[in-house]
Amino acid sequence: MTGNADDTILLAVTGWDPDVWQTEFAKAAPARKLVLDADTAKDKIRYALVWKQRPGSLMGLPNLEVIFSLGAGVDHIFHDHQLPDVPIVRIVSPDLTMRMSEYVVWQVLDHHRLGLRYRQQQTQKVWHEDRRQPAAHEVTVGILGLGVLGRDAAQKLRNLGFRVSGWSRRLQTIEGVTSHFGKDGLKDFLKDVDIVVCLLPLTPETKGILSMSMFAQMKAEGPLGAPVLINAGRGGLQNEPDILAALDRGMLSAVTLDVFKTEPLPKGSPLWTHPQVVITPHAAASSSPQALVPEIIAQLESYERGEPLKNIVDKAAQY
Ligand code: NDP
Ligand code: OXD
Repeated sequence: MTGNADDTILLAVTGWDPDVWQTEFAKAAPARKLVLDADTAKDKIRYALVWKQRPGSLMGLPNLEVIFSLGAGVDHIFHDHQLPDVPIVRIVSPDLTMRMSEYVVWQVLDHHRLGLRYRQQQTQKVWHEDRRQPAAHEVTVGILGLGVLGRDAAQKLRNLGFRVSGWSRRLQTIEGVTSHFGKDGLKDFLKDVDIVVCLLPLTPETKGILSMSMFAQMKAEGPLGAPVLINAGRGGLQNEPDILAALDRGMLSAVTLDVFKTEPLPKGSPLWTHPQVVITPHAAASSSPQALVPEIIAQLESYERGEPLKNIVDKAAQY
């Protein structure tokens, strides 16, 4: 288990600039060797740090012991069907959790306090104040996914006075939060929600879950009008034509989307210009190399001291 001067770390990222990760590694672990290309050190690579690695690029590394995801989500790893049989560890970090809770609170409050409407009024220089503003305690925010991120967001929304409910695969108990779980629990969860926040992982079970069949189970009218949807989980969770149809039929009153089936969102997507859609560019909780690299190095060191790895992904469930 103990580290050895020859041990090498592979940084296998696509779509992200590797330089800033390399810089942080050089600062946090100057004695460790980091390579961007496996071919230069195939039999020395002991760990791989990955974000959307090229399919097959983790095979043929005889001494690979652990794959570290550089994000909280791991669907980007499972898109590769040629994976070695080693543990996968994902990011669980106070920095990332705080960023996501900020995003969720920001978007929930924006919809709750009629931000879209007021921004539209401002562009037209309209002063129109007759719409009633519901109190937070009249509004139920439902969180799909009560994991590390959903749980923290739920607690912060509770502290703001919202009614909060959640849905998970197995029963999760959080003080002050109404819990639902499993396929059978989804119907009850959906019938009461005014704002739905999706923080689910993308797995074979959750793919496409944000669809017309879900929207049709939500109540037609609440304190904010029709329900609002906020998705900061993954684009593959959502059916984008269904979201647009639900908005146009008044089944959803507004949506915030941080993630998309295709990223960057294609210029031709009608989501860009829909007046009831807020778009952010997969920026809800970005992985910060400054915060995360020291945490990954700390995990490596404790693993090399013989301690068990933390935050191991369940490969069968794919999250
Ligand atoms: P966790 O693994 O901690 O939590 C996942 C939650 O989803 C759990 O509550 C789990 O249930 C629930 N879940 C999984 N499958 C199902 C299912 N089939 N039915 C019902 N519930 C299910 O993940 P995190 O909270 O750390 O992260 C969630 C996701 O957020 C990531 O996978 C990633 O996709 C996304 N993300 C997005 C970012 C962005 O910038 N937009 C940044 C970071 C993450 P149970 O509790 O029973 O296991
Ligand atoms: C993540 C992300 O999964 O940034 O961490 O999407």
